[in-house]
Amino acid sequence: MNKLEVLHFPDKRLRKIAKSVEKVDQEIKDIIDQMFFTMYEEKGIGLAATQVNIHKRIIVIDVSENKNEKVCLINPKILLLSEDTDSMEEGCLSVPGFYENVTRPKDIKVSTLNYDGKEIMLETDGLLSTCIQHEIDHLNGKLFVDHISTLKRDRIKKKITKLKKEGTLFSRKDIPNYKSVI
Ligand code: GNR
Ligand code: NI
Repeated sequence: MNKLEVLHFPDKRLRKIAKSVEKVDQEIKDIIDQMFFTMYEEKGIGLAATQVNIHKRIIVIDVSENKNEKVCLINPKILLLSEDTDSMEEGCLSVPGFYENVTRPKDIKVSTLNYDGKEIMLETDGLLSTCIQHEIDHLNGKLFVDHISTLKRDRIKKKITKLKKEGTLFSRKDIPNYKSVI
């Protein structure tokens, strides 16, 4: 299986708007399989196609403890965002090593195509809700650092740029005993 390369903030390609998938054919399923492989290898709980430079509306998620509950969303549409909010410390494979609190709507209702190309509805809260919103943001060219202050975002941008130059920007899989969730 092929591991895909994850783009890092402030790469401009993370700002592209992903296009809808027209048909869930074998090519799309191959992309999804490679995205799950990449997500598990990198110890993420979610991955959007945008992050691997594929600008299609595809998301993979697994928020389970045993990493055995694959959730795949194709062309997800948010039908409902609750007034109630929830705050959670977020991280991102495209912003390695940085974590900040983000406040988002607590409950969501989403309609999406699944791996079989069938339309399904998801109603959820908690980590899965946060993760789905984080991933849909990616498809719209948005990152969790856009939800925090400009000052914090610019600091993170500077630090990542410096680490990249030095060649010392590490991904999670290189951190021993990295805990998978968050
Ligand atoms: O691995 C990830 N953890 C995480 C924690 C809190 C909220 C969202 C996430 S998603 C992130 C993986 C990632 O970058 N997905 O785009
Ligand atoms: Ni992310």
